[in-house]
Amino acid sequence: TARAAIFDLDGVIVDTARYHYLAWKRLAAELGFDFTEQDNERLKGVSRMRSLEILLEIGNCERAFSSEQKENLARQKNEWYVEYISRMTRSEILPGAREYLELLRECGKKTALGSASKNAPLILEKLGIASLFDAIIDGNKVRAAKPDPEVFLLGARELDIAPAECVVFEDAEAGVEAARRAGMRVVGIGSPQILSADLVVPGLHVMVALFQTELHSDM
Ligand code: B16
Ligand code: MG
Repeated sequence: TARAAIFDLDGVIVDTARYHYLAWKRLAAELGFDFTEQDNERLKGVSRMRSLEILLEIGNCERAFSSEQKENLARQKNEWYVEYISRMTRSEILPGAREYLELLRECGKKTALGSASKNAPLILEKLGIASLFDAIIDGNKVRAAKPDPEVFLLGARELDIAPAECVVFEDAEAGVEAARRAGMRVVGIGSPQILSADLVVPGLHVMVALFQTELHSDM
């Protein structure tokens, strides 16, 4: 059974996708095109600059900006995003997330965060859960974006646990692939139609419910 659990942040611990969406939509509006919730699905788990490229593709204007202008557009989006998440409260932690982290720690498992977001520290502070992680790996520490396994391998290294003894919780296909490439087991958060994980559950509240069952001890 696994000795450590590594958690993605957006979509697993908290639903920040909504705030990313609002900020990207605002940027698209300024550039003169619409950006839908369906378009936003393509940005989940993807890095900030890659997200911008996809957004500009959707607006058919990927060639209209220099790389310096793109940096500015990404900075503007992030300012709006930070404005939204600064107003977040503890009530926005997803059902079961806190309980599950606490259960794992009580039975001696190590926990880490493995997120692509550079804003992870602010989000953890707003939710009041930074102390529930033994290691925090975020967009400030990694160079290669998911599906590169770097973020999860760094997590295992900081926890001093072999990758094969880690289980990753991820909501994005790029993250599921990153976990596999790291040689870790992976639990998908979302729909089995979209995610090719070893086990897929709708949310961490289900992991809390499964906690003392055989399915959980096999993990
Ligand atoms: P930031 P995760 C990812 O977080 C988000 O899913 C993705 O939509 C976002 O673009 C990326 O973080 C970078 O975030 O702009 O805040 O640095 O799912 O890996 O926790
Ligand atoms: Mg995610």
